Amino acid sequence: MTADRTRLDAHIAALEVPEGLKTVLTVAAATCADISTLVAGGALAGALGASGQINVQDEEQKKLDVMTNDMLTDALLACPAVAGVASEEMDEVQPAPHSTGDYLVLFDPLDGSSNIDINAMVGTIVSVLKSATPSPTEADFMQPGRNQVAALYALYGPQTMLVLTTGAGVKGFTLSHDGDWILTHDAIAISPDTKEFAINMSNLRHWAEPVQRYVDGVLKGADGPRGKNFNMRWVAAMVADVHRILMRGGVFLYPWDKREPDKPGKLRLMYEGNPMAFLVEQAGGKATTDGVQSILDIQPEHLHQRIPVALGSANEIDAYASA
Ligand code: FBP
Ligand code: AFP
Repeated sequence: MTADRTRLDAHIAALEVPEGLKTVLTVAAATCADISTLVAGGALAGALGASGQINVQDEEQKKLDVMTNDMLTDALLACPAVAGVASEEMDEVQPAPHSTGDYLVLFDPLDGSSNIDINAMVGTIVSVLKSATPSPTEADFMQPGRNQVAALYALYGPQTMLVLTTGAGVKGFTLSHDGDWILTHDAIAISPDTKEFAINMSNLRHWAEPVQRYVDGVLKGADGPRGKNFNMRWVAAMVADVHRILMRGGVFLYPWDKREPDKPGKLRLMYEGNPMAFLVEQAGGKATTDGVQSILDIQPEHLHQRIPVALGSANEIDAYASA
């Protein structure tokens, strides 16, 4: 590795943030590197297939969901700076035993579970909040996303990448063969305009009217109200869809739909919405529930709360809002 390349540890060391947060980020990044090795091993690592367990979301857990959840939980609870963790895969928050830590870490250990067994992209999403107490309960985690002090995701794709914000822009690091995270994407910015959208079109008949109107306008292309042709992309892993938007613009939509009218949406506020919204806003995009309400301003009511999501290129999110 050449000396002029910036490594993640040097980047973290230079950040103007408390030492405890630096430790949390270092542990999270090291665990994501370990998860990358496990994911890459696939069947050879005994990591494919179902675990036989059901999680708190009433979803069947894959083996990798369970393994990666254990890896992050164990690593973070052993970190002295961590007061407690919460995960999409665990019913309740886990306070760190005998902690003196200042930070709460929330994560989706393996986003895009349906991609695991087909060797397609998956990711890990991490959100970091300050803790008011070294012995946190669930109530201490109920902070709006605006309070996040860091958010990151790791994308396990053709390259493994880690994309990080601590509230001063967004940087991307690529995992080298030596196991180092190397800065490869400085100052990531989302273009305000786009001709790409990501939505699960199979749900069209279930959406509310304004969402149907927006998508109908987009599908009409250059001859329709939007006056331009669009392309559609859907990876079935939010990390990968959001990563594409951070790299080349676009919008990602997961709206409320009437299959489950009592649930505001499919995606989880604490493990998906908030960290992705922090990254997207820091990259100059918009991250909303409906095109207007910022996800980061939602006061959480419970740990596994779900929300509708509309995020990405700012002007396109405005078009979504006014459809
Ligand atoms: P590239 O060779 O340019 O990557 O094209 C890939 C591809 O030919 C197919 O693998 C894929 O199914 C299709 O393009 C996707 O095209 P679309 O833009 O219509 O989604
Ligand atoms: P899991 O990791 O729990 O499988 O969920 C992934 C996800 O919540 C999100 O990352 C995707 O964007 C979305 O599900 C895909 O959902 P569809 O089943 O509608 O494609």
